Order: sequence, then C-alpha cells, then structure tokens
Amino acid sequence: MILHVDMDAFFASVEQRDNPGLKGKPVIVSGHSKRSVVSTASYEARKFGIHSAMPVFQAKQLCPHIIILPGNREKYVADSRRIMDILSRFSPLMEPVSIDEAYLDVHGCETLFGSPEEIGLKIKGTIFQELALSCSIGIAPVRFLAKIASDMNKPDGMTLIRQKDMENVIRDLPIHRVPGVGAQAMKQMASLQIETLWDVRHFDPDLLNRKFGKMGSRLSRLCRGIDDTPIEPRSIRKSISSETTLADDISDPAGVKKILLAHAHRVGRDLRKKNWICRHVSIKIKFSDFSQITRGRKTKTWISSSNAIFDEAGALFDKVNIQKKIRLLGVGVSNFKHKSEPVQMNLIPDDGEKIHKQWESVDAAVDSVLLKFGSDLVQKAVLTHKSGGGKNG
Ligand code: TTP
Ligand code: MG
Repeated sequence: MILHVDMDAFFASVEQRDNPGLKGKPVIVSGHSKRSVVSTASYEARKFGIHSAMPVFQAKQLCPHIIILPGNREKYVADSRRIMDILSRFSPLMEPVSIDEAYLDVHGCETLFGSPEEIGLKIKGTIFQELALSCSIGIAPVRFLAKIASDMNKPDGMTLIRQKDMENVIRDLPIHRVPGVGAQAMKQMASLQIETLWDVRHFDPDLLNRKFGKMGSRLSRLCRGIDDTPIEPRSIRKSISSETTLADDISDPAGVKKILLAHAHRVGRDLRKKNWICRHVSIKIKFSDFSQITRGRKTKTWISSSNAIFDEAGALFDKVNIQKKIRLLGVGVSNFKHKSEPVQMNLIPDDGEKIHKQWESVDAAVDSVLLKFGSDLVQKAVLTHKSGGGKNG
C-alpha cells in the first residue's frame, strides 16, 4: 500500500499555531505587492470562497476582514524538514514531493508498525504531537489513487481506497483531478467526450499515445488501475555523530571511555529515533597539539543499541596508541538501514549479540522516558559519577 501525506493549509496552519490569536480566523499567507496572489488560505478563509492562486484584492472583496500575513518561508522549510523526518521513521521508501506532501511505500512495514491504516493514524498522531499541525492521508494500492484519496477528506482526514473499490473510484473520477492533466489536455479530452478517468478505457492506447504522447499512455494505464511509478526515496543522511571539545585535556583511558559512552548514547538515540540500524562505527580524536585521527570499522551485525555502539567505539579507542593528551572526542555511526528492511541474521548469535539485543529493549524504555521528560532524566550510572570508569554502567 502507498500512503500520501499532505499537510492541511500548511503555511496558514503554521501561523495559526504560532499565534493563537489567529486560531479559528480567516487567514491568508501572501506576498505584499498589489498583484500578489494567495499562497495559502486557512480553512476558515476557504468558507468565503478564497483559495490558493487567487489575487489578494479578490480575497479582500470576498472577506473584508481577512487577515493577511506575509509568511516566513524559513519557518515553513524547517517544519517541513521535521515532518519529512517523522515520515521517514515509518518507511525507508519515503519520497517528499513538495514542501508539505510526501509518498510512503509501506510494504513490509506492517510487522513494525501495523496495518497501513494504523501507520496512517500513528503518522497523524506523531505529527500532531511533535508539531501541533494536522495533515490528511490517502491510502491506496497505487500511487496516483493515494494522492486522490488524501484530498477526499480534508482537513485532518484519512481515506482508504481498497483494491476492490478502485474501479468505482476510477469510474467517478473527473479527468481534471488526475495528477498531471492540465488545462490544455482537458480541452482536448472534452473534445473526445472524456469526462472521467473511466471514459479513457473506451480509447485505444495507441491512439491515446499518438494524441497525447506520454500522458496518453499513462492515462490508458491509470484508467485500468495500473500505476507503476515507484516511490523514490530521498537519499538518507550519510552519518550521525556527536563530539565535544573537552573542558580540560585528558589522557586517562577510563575518563575517555566515559565520554565515549555519553557520545555513543547520544548517537544511538538519534539513530533509534529515525528507526534506523547501522553497520559502521567510528571515533574521532583531536590531540592537544590539534593533530587529529579517526578510526572506524564495520560492525559484525546491524546494531542500534547505545551499548553496542559504545563497545565498538571503546574497542577502536583501545587500539590507538595514545601519546598526547586529548582535547576533543567524538563518536559517529554510518551505513544505515531502516529497521523494517530485512537483515541477514547470524544463525548462531554470540553472547555479545545476545546482550546487545537485551540492551535494545532497555534503550527503547529509556528513549521513551527521555522523549517524555527531557534529556537528562535517565542516564548511564557511570556517567553520573565524577570518577570511575567501568564498562556499560
Ligand atoms: P497545498 O498542499 O497545495 O495547499 P495547502 O497545504 O495550503 O492546503 P491543503 O489543505 O488543501 O493541502 O500547498 C502547500 C503549501 O505550498 C501551501 O500552504 C503554500 C504553498 N503554495 C504556494 O506557495 N503557492 C501555491 O500556488 C500553492 C498551491 C501552494
Ligand atoms: Mg497541503
């Protein structure tokens, strides 16, 4: 199943969230000049007939008390990044298509997050919890119908088109609602008496191809419910790391290990928040004379627990011949995979792997506490003492 997620009145909703005085009011975000057009209209403004791309003067005529905001693109881009980040937690196949919409292919994600509808509800819940914004979601067996579905119950809606309902939807779907069919194409369609997508079925695919080119061939597939456009994920981040310059240069291994543990913890948390697992760990050491080294290695298995990351970082450190004091320490992970993607398991896990598996559930519990109550409430016992070192406190 494919999910299409589209934020509701995106720019206007961000403004209403950040300025409670605007809640429930007709608001538009638009440019300043006389010739400006509406880029977003709040749902309250839409009741007056105001919509995107309408000239602002016309919006004022329809609703004289309309609130006009200049907008803040940087803020919307920052929120958009956070939204895409949330979506990528649910599937490795996530394709952002504009500032406020994205497709997700959720095949294979069921064991981790439940049915497509459950995934949709979780996405809505997470976006609301983390950004206080609502979105609408369409779920369908193919991409173009997922997009159509997300628009069916706006705002704050979720619509599922099942395989068995596809024909009915196609039968009723006005041709101009099909993504990619513009005004020019519509005129030609009208001359052929094509009103709904279903009507396209009456035409020979070769004829459609000759008349409309690529779009004609696409329509003759879409009208039969076939859409093989894949969801193409945006390339994922290449690495996650955490490093600090120390207040005082140090050289004792126990002190170094404590700092590596703290970094492993931070990196692990970021990794798990994205629902990723990794296959490579590295450390970075800068010495008091500002010379710098990095060491890294591929891990035996896919890992995500802070302890597994720390074990690798500690082992890398043990191999370094330390001759000077250290002024900066860092830990990084790379070579990612989404948790829902299949991994080759070792048939006979060794003790280390078994212990890491157990630590993963401890991490999950700690992560959820930290998410709720802030970042310093729970930490490794060894990090709460000034001296000492030990392993995996
Ligand atoms: P849309 O998703 O098309 O619209 P929307 O999010 O405002 O409302 P809806 O609930 O119907 O999805 O566009 C997303 C944002 O992109 C929108 O908030 C503002 C921006 N945008 C423009 O800047 N210019 C435009 O012409 C359109 C259509 C959108
Ligand atoms: Mg939108």
